[in-house]
Amino acid sequence: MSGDVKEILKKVRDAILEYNPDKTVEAVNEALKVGLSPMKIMEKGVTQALKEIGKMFEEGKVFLPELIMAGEAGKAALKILEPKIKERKEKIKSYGKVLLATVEGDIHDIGKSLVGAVLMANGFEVIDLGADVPTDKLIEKVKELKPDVVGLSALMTTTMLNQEKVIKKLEETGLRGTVKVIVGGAPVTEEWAKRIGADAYGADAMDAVKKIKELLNIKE
Ligand code: B1M
Repeated sequence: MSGDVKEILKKVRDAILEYNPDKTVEAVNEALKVGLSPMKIMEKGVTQALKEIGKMFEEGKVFLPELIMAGEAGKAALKILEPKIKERKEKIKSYGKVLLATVEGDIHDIGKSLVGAVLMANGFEVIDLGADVPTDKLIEKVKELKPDVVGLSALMTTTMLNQEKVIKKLEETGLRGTVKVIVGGAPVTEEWAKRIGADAYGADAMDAVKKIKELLNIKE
């Protein structure tokens, strides 16, 4: 990666680490102007900075206000990058319908939204139910919208349990066989996905697309 590309991506990271949404928007637009891909700006700029802040929060070096402000700066970046990620690969036909949600009790939605944007850019129809989605509402939407895949995001060890709750509810309502379930989010692992009976685990947005294509036997 050339020096000035590194410099521009550092500008994006620094703006988030300064919890400054306006400066973040400026840096993201500058990175887009020099031709950096929206995914690269997201991964090497935004996600990296948010991971750093997460670590500092864990180590007690920053606290909730910083987490909130970092989230706001991250969302400001995503607001610009998400449509660009979606428009990157316009596909007429849709490979399938994916229902996305962050589970009940969890309001983290940056990662889920990024997964949704990349899925759209890869030719999927995505219905994003947002964050903190009650399990019963999710089941209702599966009945109503008949998706091929249900994607569940959870960012906390406490809320991961609601991924298991959704799968159990799909079984109880006889819907389990009608959908494939993929789970993801920072604390989620392959082992967790297997343990709760999910069909797949997505480590990041690109992995989520790859796994969903495998689940739906899409050879492309
Ligand atoms: Co909070 N938060 N947060 N937080 N926050 C974390 C998750 C935490 C890890 C920070 C820490 O302590 N290190 C920690 C959870 C600890 C744990 O349980 N393991 C934590 C905590 C504790 C909290 C609060 C409880 C703080 C408090 O109030 N005391 C609170 C919880 C509120 C709630 O949910 N009820 C809280 C609140 C928040 C904000 C709302 C302020 C804000 C979120 C803003 C928003 O989302 N709109 C926030 C933020 C920003 C973070 C960190 C710093 C960054 C998360 C993020 O957006 N990363 C986070 C630290 C961390 O994760 N290391 C932290 C960028 C994003 C692109 O990555 O979401 O991992 P990620 O998504 C990736 C992959 O996970 C994967 O692909 C994505 C793209 O590559 N993926 C999927 C995600 N979903 C997927 C779904 C799939 C497939 C792949 O299939 C469907």
